[in-house]
Amino acid sequence: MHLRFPKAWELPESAATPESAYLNRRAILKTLGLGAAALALAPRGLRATTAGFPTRVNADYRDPALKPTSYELITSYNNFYEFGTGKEDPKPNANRGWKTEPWTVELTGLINNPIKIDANDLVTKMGGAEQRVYRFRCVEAWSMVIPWDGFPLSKLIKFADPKPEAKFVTFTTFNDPKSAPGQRTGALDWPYFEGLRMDEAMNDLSFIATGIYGRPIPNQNGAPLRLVVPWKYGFKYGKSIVKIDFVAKEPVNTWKAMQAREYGFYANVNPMVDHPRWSQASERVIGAGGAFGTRQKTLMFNGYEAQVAGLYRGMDLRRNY
Ligand SMILES: Nc1nc2c(c(=O)[nH]1)N[C@H]1C(S)=C(S)[C@@H](COP(=O)(O)O)O[C@H]1N2
Ligand SMILES: [Mo]
Repeated sequence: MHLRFPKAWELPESAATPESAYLNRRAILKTLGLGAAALALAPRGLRATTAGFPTRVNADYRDPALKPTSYELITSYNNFYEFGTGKEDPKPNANRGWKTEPWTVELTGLINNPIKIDANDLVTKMGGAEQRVYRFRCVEAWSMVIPWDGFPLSKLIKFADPKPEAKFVTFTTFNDPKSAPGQRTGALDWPYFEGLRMDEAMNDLSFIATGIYGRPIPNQNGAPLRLVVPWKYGFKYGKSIVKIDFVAKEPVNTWKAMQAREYGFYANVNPMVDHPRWSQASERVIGAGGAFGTRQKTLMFNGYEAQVAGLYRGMDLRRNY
């Protein structure tokens, strides 16, 4: 992952949406029963998974100190190498005829309930969708705050009903070189692949996102289903998942396969463990403070230490980066 300075137009300060404004909008939509109208307003091509909307705000994950990044920036400043390596490539390239509905995802491996299921049916089985505002930190030392809609990964795991031998969960993302120009190049080994240890996957923070800001997740953000693990670097968040496989051994994720010295399996946000080529002590806040963003200190486990530190007790976090 190469660092690139953003163009000024990518980061207008005015693009930051105050949280209050968007919460008011949600309240208005709720009281007027305009959830369906909000869906109709979603731009063409952004109608991935519509089950579960409008979503309910989960008050446990709405820290008033977090100011969500604007919808515009979250959906136009992306990493999705299947659609190009520039931050501004995925939005246009993932919306040139790539179809993310209908979509089938397969649950397989060491489980009692293997199934191939339509993404909308899965959301319905999971009891619909909720909204959580999470910090987001990329390994490239930039950050956002994102209101995700979706469901806890633990619900999906309980539904899959793992056998005792299942120790890891893996996420295989889509493979369609006809629709994804990046997959016609050797930028990465395709399909993009990620994994979690079972106890990490069962943590309440682990989430499958189907939406952003109360709207179906746009293609460029990983429609219709993408992983969200807010205490880890963004490359763990596999997009556009087609297979969830329960396995016994630690898998080799895509970026670790590319460059194991720089990208590991755990990828926990840690200001004390630098990337070999740059410091992780601080991060650029996208959309805040003008063209280059405000810098802020990076928090241990991206601010989720209380929820996840126990998963790594006794582990050497320098070795297990
Ligand atoms: N399939 C796939 N998933 C992916 C990536 C990718 O290139 N392909 N990039 C990862 C990286 S490095 C980051 S930072 C996040 C970016 O998510 P966003 O574009 O929604 O901000 O997606 C992750 N998931
Ligand atoms: Mo990233």
